[in-house]
Amino acid sequence: MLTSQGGILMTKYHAFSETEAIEYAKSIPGLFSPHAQLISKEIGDGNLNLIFRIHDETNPEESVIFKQALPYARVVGESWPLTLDRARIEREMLLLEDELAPGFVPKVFGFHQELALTVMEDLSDFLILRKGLVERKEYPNLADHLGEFLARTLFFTSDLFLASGEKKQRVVQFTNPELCKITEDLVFTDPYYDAETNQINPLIAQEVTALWRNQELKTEVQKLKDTFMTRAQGLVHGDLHTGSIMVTEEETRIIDPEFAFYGPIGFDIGAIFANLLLNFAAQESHAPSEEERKNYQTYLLSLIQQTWDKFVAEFTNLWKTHSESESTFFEPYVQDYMQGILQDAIGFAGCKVIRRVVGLAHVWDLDSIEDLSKRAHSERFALAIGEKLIVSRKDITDIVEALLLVRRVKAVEVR
Ligand code: SR1
Ligand code: MG
Repeated sequence: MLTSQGGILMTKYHAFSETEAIEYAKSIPGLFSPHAQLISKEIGDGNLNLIFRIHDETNPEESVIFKQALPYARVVGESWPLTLDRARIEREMLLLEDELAPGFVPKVFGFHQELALTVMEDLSDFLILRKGLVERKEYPNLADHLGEFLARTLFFTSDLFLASGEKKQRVVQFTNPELCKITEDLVFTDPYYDAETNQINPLIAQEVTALWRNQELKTEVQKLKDTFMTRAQGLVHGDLHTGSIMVTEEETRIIDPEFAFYGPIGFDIGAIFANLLLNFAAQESHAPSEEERKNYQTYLLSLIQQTWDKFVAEFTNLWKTHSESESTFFEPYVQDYMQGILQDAIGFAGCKVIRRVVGLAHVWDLDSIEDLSKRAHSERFALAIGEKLIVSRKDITDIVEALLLVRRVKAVEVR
């Protein structure tokens, strides 16, 4: 908890202005030098919160981030009230992730419960992965980092590692009903009917109507929604898209775990797959030449494969190391467990691809394609990938088969 020397203005909840963020920074002993010339800028471009970057003009290296939850969803406005408890969940999750997978999350310097405000490390030297992918940049360590982060955070919070009572306490600590409801609606429900909040490129109206009529697809999506709502398998980040990953050439940080809750382990993995596939589809329009497109799309699929392979190697190694007897770690069960995670991940990936084309919150990969008919081309391709992954997931036993499926959709859809 932060100890500030501010008065009532600094303790009662209200959304900060840039100037108030400076006043507050000055009131925290030791955060900046007493001679610092502080500059504050609100840089949030996400859907929910305020993000202030505060730096010392006389020493630009000295900087911090203030993240403050708003009592409503920023993307919609005050008509969509939202719990401030998400700031607590995010802070507690960041601290836990830093313990379980050190070095992969921003450092938390302090927290003010009443203000729903977290003071954390400034990652200005990092780039949001989504932006890097749109520019077709490559990151040599990314897949290994993601695989390791996923394996450590998900294994150490699961029943495979925690004592039964401890796990259930964690479930209580990370019960996050309002943010889960957003996912239940925006990922698993609204894209499958003519919901008011959907945002649909008019040029793909025909494909979207076909999706709304597709009973087989909708049945599988509802099964995945049920898994999302009922399977408390591991403590998931809950919104692990490529806007929640920051990168340099060498390093990786995972940010924004405010959607954290106990859910199916495949949910986070599927989110990463989905966002790489959304970029895959967007490259149909972004890449300046056939060769660049081919190379980068191959790179994206290799990222999916390497992330999965690293996840499996780490997760099963942790499981083996920490298992007490052969009654919990033995080959056929391990295989079955890992295949279950893979099939869930593939299904969730499909849902997360479709929601970014049809639902309320889109992704920059597709929305940055200005020409609506080119965007429609990539969106149709994304929808076809999403549908295929969802309905075929139970037939997939290996990540390579999933990637072949994507290749096959490309061969049919993109001519
Ligand atoms: C109203 S919030 C919309 C989306 O933004 C978040 O990042 C989540 O993905 C959520 O579904
Ligand atoms: Mg977020």
